[in-house]
Amino acid sequence: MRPSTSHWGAFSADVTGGRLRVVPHPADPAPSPLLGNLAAALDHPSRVARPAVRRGWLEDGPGPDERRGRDEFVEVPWDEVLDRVAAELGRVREEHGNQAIFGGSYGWASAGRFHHAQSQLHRFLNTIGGYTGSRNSYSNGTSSVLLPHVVGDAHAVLRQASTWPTIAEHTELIVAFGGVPEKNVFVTPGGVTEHGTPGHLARLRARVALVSPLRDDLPSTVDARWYPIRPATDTALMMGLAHTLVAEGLHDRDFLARYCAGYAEFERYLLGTGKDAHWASGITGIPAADIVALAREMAAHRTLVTVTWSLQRTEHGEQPVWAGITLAAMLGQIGLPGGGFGHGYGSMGDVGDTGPEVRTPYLPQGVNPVREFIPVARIADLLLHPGASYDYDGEVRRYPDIRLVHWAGGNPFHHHQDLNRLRRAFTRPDTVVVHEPFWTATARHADVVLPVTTTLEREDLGSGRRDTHLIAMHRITEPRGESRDDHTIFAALAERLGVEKAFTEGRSPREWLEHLYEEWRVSSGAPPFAEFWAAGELRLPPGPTHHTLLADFRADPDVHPLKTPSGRIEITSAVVAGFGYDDCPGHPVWLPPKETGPLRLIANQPRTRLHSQLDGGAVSRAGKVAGREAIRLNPADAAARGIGPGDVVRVFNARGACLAGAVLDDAVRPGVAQLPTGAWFDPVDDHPASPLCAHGNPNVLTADVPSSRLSQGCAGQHAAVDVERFDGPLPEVTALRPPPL
Ligand SMILES: Nc1nc2c(c(=O)[nH]1)N[C@H]1C(S)=C(S)[C@@H](COP(=O)(O)OP(=O)(O)OC[C@H]3O[C@@H](n4cnc5c(=O)[nH]c(N)nc54)[C@H](O)[C@@H]3O)O[C@H]1N2
Ligand SMILES: Nc1nc2c(c(=O)[nH]1)N[C@H]1C(S)=C(S)[C@@H](COP(=O)(O)OP(=O)(O)OC[C@H]3O[C@@H](n4cnc5c(=O)[nH]c(N)nc54)[C@H](O)[C@@H]3O)O[C@H]1N2
Ligand SMILES: [Mo]
Repeated sequence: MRPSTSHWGAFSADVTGGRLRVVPHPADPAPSPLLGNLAAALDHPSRVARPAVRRGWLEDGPGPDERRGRDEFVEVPWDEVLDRVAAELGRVREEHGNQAIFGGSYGWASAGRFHHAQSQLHRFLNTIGGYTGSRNSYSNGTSSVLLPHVVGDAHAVLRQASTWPTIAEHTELIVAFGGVPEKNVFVTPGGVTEHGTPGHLARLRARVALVSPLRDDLPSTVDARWYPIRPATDTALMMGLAHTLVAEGLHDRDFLARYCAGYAEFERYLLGTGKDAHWASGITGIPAADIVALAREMAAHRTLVTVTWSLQRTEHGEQPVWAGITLAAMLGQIGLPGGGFGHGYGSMGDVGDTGPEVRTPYLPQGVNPVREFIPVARIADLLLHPGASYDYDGEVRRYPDIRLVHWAGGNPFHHHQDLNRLRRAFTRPDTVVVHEPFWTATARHADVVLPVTTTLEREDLGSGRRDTHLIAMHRITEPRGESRDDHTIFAALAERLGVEKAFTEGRSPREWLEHLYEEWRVSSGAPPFAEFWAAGELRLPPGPTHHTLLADFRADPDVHPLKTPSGRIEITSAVVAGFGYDDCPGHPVWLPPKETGPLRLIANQPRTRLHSQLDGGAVSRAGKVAGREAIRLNPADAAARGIGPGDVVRVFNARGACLAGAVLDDAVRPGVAQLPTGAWFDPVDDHPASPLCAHGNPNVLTADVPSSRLSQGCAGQHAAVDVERFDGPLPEVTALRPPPL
């Protein structure tokens, strides 16, 4: 068997009798269940076998087209399709300039650092004069804009918080907003060899206050009390806790004076507007006595306040993060081992992990001469409203006019909100080129679909953040159909555009691996490439067991100031206040969500797959109900609607609707429904109930609104919806079959 890795873990594999066998890495104490999806990567009917071009584009040429996403595809030989794409790239550059090419191309693609699809695309576009890019992530794009204003550097919070061993030793109480959902911790971008977090969770001795609409956002083995909060009201709970601390004189005045800026202004707001436990109770649904008791307990113990990334992936998503830091500052424990604030425990496998901090080999992308970019979640606005202006982190920016969209390694029809609106946005460009191994909804909304290998069909180097190993990813099997790796596709386009040498530097993919490894090895003291490749892996030197940035700050904030204007934790930021945004003022405030509805939908990460990847895999399929994505409802909400377990339901609001299979579960708070992301978007256009997604993609329901004018972050975690039993003619799920060719 040969070594490889994935975003959810390292493994070895072979193909015998046409079937993929997968064995987890022997050093992995907790292999991910998602390994069970991998077999579907090989010969699933949804693989793209040959290059395909949309008929309307082929016959009528480039241009905005309402048929995009509804038209037929025609298979075209590689040489012809590459000639056409190269010619179109040339035309757009000449007639409109390079900023008319959108190469933001957000997405996780697959593990493997050389064939990293987005890096390959960016390197290619840079060699032909650049592209309009994207900034930040769907993951924590709200925090990554806010945190520099509050703590000077997003890394101070995201990478420098207490490690799990420190928490095990020192923390007495974890107040976990969003919980610490175990389902998420198997994943780290780039791969992970030793999954440490499940073990850390099993050994946790601290008591946990689980603040979440879902009881299973924490493993059942942990000593916990569930605070079943109404979604999107965490900031109100934090205010109620903060108010109690002040009212009872439990806040650490010395810490606030020495290490923080602008506390007084926040306190005036808190007290002046009466944000006490009673007030918070009315908004959150948590009894006032519980809020008061929790505040006292927090002040009496070594307490870690944690906030999952999901909380900032909402409207006003800055507020629970800023208010959480403020609450931790009032407890005076920031910089103490196991105390203070943490962000993303249970969101990603590397948060709190103690793995190496080595930067492993990566492909240089070159320099982008084009200065245009968008905050990543503004993709539909970009395509729909060229020239329109918008706010972003103190700037007023304008959307460029995009003529060509080139996407490699992501699935916007998975990750973006209000997919019916995104469909309209995708009719606007002249040309959409998509590189994909699979017929995803994004591929189906393209003009040109180029079939790509999966990691199992090529060689690469694999290692994630804080991974203990660098994996020599061997080829497990031959490429399926006529698929090629992204690098080879871009090399062929580069040749047609006269820049092949600049793009490939004369190296084959295998020569690139060797080159990147050898350059990296010089500073890392690792063995030569041939030795590494034959061994199949390299163990990386251990990382620090604890972080020092905040401890140093605590030791002396004048010698080790934060990188904020004041050098302190900015509970009030004059800079943010100066931007004058009503949806993100200068200190944490309570802002209710704009949209309300009978049920609040939580559209969180799926337990059964990574995003939309391998939705046809065995683990993902086993989670479906009546062939659709499972929606969890509280039994009382289901009974009120005449919904029984296993029923097909219609989930709907003014933006759209989808079908899903009902699961009744009292782990879901009343008034809440949970439908994870990732069922492949399956629009049914000719149904009495259209627009309808037959398969259960929650992004037909989410609003395409930013978290705020400050960050323009993704707000897709929630949607206001209602649910009814679906008794109409049941449309088939067709998304996992290839389109007719
Ligand atoms: N409603 C709602 N929406 C959300 C979220 C939410 O909480 N709620 N979460 C958001 C978050 S945090 C994220 S990160 C995004 C994730 O969104 P994406 O990262 O876009 O989702 P993936 O399904 O991982 O898409 C990766 C695609 O790359 C393809 N691929 C794999 N390997 C290769 C390769 O080698 N080359 C090429 N060219 N393609 C390849 C896969 O087949 C897949 O289609 O979703 C976001 N969307
Ligand atoms: N299995 C699996 N693991 C993954 C991924 C995947 O697709 N599949 N994706 C990975 C990626 S790219 C990312 S960015 C991370 C994302 O990490 P997160 O964004 O933290 O993950 P989610 O599962 O979306 O949300 C975590 C929990 O927050 C709770 N929650 C939602 N809204 C609220 C609220 O208003 N208040 C409170 N208190 N709780 C709320 C939900 O119950 C949910 O289960 O996960 C990573 N891990
Ligand atoms: Mo993410």
